[in-house]
Amino acid sequence: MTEIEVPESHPRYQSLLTRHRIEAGIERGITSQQGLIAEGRGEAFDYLLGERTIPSADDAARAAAALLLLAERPVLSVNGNVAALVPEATLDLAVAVDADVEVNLFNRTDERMRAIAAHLRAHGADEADVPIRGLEADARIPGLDHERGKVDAHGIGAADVVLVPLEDGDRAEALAAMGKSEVVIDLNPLSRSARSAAVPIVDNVVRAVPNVTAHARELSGAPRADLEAILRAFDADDALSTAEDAIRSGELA
Ligand code: PTJ
Repeated sequence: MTEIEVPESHPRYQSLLTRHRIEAGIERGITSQQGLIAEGRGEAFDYLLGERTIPSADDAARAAAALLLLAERPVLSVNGNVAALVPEATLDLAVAVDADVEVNLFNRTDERMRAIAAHLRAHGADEADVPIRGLEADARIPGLDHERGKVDAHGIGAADVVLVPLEDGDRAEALAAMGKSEVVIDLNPLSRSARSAAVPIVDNVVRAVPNVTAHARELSGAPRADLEAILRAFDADDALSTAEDAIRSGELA
């Protein structure tokens, strides 16, 4: 038995573990109630994908690693679902690509901002030397209302590449309009967030974040020209339509 009272051999183990983490996130004041709805929607897409990383999502994860390694100021955005599901994996990725982490919420409250920052610290942010931003909120994303548009001037405000897992479509589009290159992780290939990304990864965040880290570790030290070639070879529209086909015609095991 591990984090939940279900053996790892249980066929629904990963899905039950993910649900449990979201529930625990709500109890700790990290995840919003809407996070439950987002989780349910994500689970449905993941079920149809066969709860696996399809080859086009793996290619996208590699392109994302290349983009993050090429970035001057990469930032990983963390919301209530991401903090509950992948706190350590997010910090590992931040170390692998030398990025800051910014807490950035759709339903922003000071309590939840502080709880998430503390949760990331409890998972080793300080020891890993990863700055946790978001609490200063001294810059704005143009075109969004007051609370939803708040970002840190030295974090997302100054970033050239932003990783936004499970982002709401409005904000993903507004960040793209600011000229940020976005990596979006979203199980819905039709979502506006996935469609506004330079690199959309149609995969569960619990698989995608560690996978981008693995690619980044393998690519670290590669010449810039090689990273640029990986990015040039990646086609976002193709990745989205391949994922949509996999979901529509899914052959479930
Ligand atoms: O913590 P906050 O306040 O920032 O709120 C976060 C949520 C996720 C609640 C908020 O951004 C929201 O309401 O998002 P949406 O509009 O429901 O979109 C969430 C998207 O993420 C949907 O397309 C889901 O299919 C997808 N999704 C859900 N769980 C996962 C996922 N994608 C990847 N991995 C998941 N585990």
